[in-house]
Amino acid sequence: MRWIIVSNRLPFRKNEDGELTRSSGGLVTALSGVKTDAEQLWVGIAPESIDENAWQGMPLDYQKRYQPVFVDDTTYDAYYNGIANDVFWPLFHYEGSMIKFSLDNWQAYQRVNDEIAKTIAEHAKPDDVIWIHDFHLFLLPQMLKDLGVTCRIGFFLHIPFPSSELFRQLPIRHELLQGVMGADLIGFHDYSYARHFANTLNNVMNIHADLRGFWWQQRRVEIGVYPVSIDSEHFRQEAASAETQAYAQQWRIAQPGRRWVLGVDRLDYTKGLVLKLQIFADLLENHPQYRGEVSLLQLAIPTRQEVDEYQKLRSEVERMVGEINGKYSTPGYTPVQYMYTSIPLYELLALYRQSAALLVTSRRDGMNLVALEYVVSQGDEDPGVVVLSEFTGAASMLSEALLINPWDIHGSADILAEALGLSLGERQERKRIMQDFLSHYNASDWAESFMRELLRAGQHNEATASQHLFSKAAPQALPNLLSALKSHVYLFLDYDGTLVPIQGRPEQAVMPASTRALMARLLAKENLTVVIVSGRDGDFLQSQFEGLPVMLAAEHGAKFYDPATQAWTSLLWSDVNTWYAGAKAVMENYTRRVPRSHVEPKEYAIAWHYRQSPRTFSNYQAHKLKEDLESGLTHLPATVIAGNKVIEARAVEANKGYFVRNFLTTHPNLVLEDSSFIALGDDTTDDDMMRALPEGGLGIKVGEKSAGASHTIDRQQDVLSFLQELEEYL
Ligand code: GDG
Repeated sequence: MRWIIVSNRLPFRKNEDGELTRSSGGLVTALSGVKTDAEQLWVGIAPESIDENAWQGMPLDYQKRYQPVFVDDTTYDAYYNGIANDVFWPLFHYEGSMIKFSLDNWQAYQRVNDEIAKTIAEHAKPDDVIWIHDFHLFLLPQMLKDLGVTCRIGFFLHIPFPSSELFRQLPIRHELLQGVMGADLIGFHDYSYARHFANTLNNVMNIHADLRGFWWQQRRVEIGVYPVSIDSEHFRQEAASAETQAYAQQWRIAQPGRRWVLGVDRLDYTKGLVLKLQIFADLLENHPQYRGEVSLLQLAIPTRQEVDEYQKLRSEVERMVGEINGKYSTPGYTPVQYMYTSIPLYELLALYRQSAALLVTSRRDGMNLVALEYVVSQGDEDPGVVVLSEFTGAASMLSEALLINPWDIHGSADILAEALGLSLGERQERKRIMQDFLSHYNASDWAESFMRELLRAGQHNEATASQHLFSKAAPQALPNLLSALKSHVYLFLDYDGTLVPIQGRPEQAVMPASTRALMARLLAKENLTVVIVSGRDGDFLQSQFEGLPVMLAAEHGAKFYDPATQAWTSLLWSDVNTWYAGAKAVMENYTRRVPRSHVEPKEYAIAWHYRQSPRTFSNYQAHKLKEDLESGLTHLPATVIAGNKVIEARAVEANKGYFVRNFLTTHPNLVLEDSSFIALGDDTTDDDMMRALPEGGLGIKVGEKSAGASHTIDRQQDVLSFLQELEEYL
């Protein structure tokens, strides 16, 4: 099994002397820390200054390990700067007002993703596993699926995923989500990002997703949380190396007695450098004992220097450095030492080693590897402390860091002062706990856990494909299902969208004569028991099945009609009066606002239909109605469900799953061991009955696969074919 790693750029570049060196940045640090025996091919855009000709002259091992994609400069600029950096980067870091969207750039983004997809499709073998990295490549998963690539596809996002309230600003929100949903596994650093993503699918795509995943186009897509890590052992060794120690010593000699608060950040607005300087100034102002003793050493790594905002940020940072130094400097004491450059690794590690604290003030940060590197680089004699913004992914990983809200300048300065005052014993203990954790959870563990889950996710989807009834890909699915049936079959059958097609208005959904005849033939079978389980009221169901000896469960099973006794019974014990009038008033309010929507009152439930209403407006209103009802009915014996173009409030017991469970235990002559159970339906409410079946039960879902279903049928018409096959078989 080969890993195909895909990222924006290949992870190396040519320096001024023409030598090939590893590029820097979080993604490269994380991936190059992964130790695996698996063969790897890395696909990405060729490094700057390496064109197709130059590539032919590259060392052979590079040609074997890397597959470049060549993109012209203008397209690259539009894709990388125009969309990835000017739209996704600010939006995903909660800087919504900084977005600059243009359709031309978006088309370039699509073209580059498409180019990369085609290159992968050319090289991928069926048992390869594809691991796509980051926000430059959101469209790649679905593009690969569309090109017929059958490999497992994982996607990992290295930056935060924002709240759905912010995400939905994005002009191309649907395209982005549909692109990434082509993956089998989507990974994030932190639970909050996974939660925002799941909420976004619910709110923007109207897909039911939870923290573990969702169903999409007959496939299960898993969501997972895999906090990135570093090659801890490598950093530990390098930090203790003679070269690093010697450089740290130089600093100590040059500034004897000085204690350093260290900052290491790309000069990017997300890293909160202005906040950091304000916090440090507050420390000097309000904790004067540190004046003359503690200095901030800020390493600002140049990034996107050609962009206006970044130049402005740089001027602002440098102005503030000047201001603080002007105010608090004394002979021999410079409060802020500022370096606008990147430095070799041993120098960086020496700075980690010889500082008293690391100060991270990110406004938002996917993880922040600098904090992890700082921890593993500390020695035991005089370890430093991590003061960490709670808006970083690392805040969920570094249990012994001192967390700050960097927007609270004064409060953060107090915590920084506390960090500088910690005793040696306490610092050692904090360092020990975090180093212990990071020695057992390194970059390889991160990659392995992601890959393990990706292989599992893919297997699941292969199994699902074989359970797709009436699909050409799985001709054996139906015969296998039928031949496994036991001597008696119980069929729980939904009505709208399953036995009859969905209609514009509910009263139009009458049963065609041919379906009625088919039902009559099925009901004559002695080894089959059919129960119609519907959200409809009893009168409607009775009118449709008039003259047919069929059991009816109306209002999601709250009422049950048995043709043997010709009587309806109620399965309810809670009091509908506690919530019904309130729910009705809210729904009527929405009906006034949304054209062609209407309220359907039932005995134990009340439904708001919007099938014929203006699509976008009514979808939006339906979401709001659901939320209003949910908060209004908390603590009352009612549940709110979003069905197919309907929002319904119903008594807690009015639940198809509850009905099926009750039926299984109370129906006379039912012998579990000798029977097979089938639940067939198209809606989320039908999942409840599928999940309530005894072990081995067959949940057949019409449309998208869902959690309770074991099989799927694409279209409502195929339900009738299925019932005919069942009739012939029994
Ligand atoms: C993105 C996400 C997430 C920096 N300056 C020098 C240098 N570095 C190295 C650091 C560290 C890396 O670059 C920076 O990583 P971060 O994680 O702090 O930040 P981003 O580059 O923004 O990374 C981030 C990450 O992806 C991984 O998923 O954590 O949240 O934004 O490794 O050591 N290395 C050397 N000299 C420098 O001057 N040698």
